[in-house]
Amino acid sequence: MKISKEELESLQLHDETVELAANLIKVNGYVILEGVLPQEKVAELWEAFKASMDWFIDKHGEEIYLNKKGFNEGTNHLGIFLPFAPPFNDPLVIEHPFALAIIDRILGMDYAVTLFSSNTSLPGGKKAQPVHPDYGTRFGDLCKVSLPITDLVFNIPLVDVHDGNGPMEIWPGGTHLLPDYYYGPNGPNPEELAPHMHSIKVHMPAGSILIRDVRMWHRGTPNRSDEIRPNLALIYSASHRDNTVQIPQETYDNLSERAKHLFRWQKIGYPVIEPTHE
Ligand SMILES: O=C(O)CCC(=O)C(=O)O
Repeated sequence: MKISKEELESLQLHDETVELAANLIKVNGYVILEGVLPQEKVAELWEAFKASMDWFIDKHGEEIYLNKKGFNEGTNHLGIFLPFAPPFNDPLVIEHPFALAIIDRILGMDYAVTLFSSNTSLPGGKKAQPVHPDYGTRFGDLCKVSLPITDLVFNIPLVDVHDGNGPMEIWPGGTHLLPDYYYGPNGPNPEELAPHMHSIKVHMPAGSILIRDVRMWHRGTPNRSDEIRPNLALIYSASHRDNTVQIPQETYDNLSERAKHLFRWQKIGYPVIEPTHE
């Protein structure tokens, strides 16, 4: 979706825009708000992310490369948890008014962040990830009904994403609406079905916001450029999940009231982590 100049300047979406975006997530599994973060903010996030990634690869790259199939099974895809510190914990990342307005419409007001991380397609990948939902079944084999949307991923790409640099591929329109047991080990295998289904490679400008139901099938694809393709990745959840975001007390105390509410389930009073493998 394109957002109007007036909405971008006021940082407030019109009610019809919120309604359209929420409905698109409900029926399609995702929505993209194109290029809504200011370019200077994206540049700041990109610089800091690149430094964190360089540090991480320097320290842990060897371990991940160890198996003979190549880096992370040859996908060259890497998820790293980010430090809860500037610029990653900027209000435009953790509590973007556009994203919260849309998420409020779907999850109500009481949800919280349950993941603070990133996904990067590194250059040189030889194959795509397996097609997958991000969370598995909630109630197991016995649950033959579809459950409401309870968890939404929020992605911000830090570079323009196109066919050449490993776009995420998605299977929209229904893969988030399946009976709960489909997301478990005894449901149909996405890898077998996906090649017969309609998919889209998600192209979007840097600083876009992608909001998607965690259950929508997707995969990371190989990056054929020579520059990393990072996506910041947060999850907003209606119920508690295991989590590991460490937030120093002083940082937490300085958050807005809304951000405090969003991060209330985290490890508050703990030191900021180094970038860590997911
Ligand atoms: O390419 C992406 O950003 C998505 C990667 C992904 O789905 C994953 O690592 O689980």
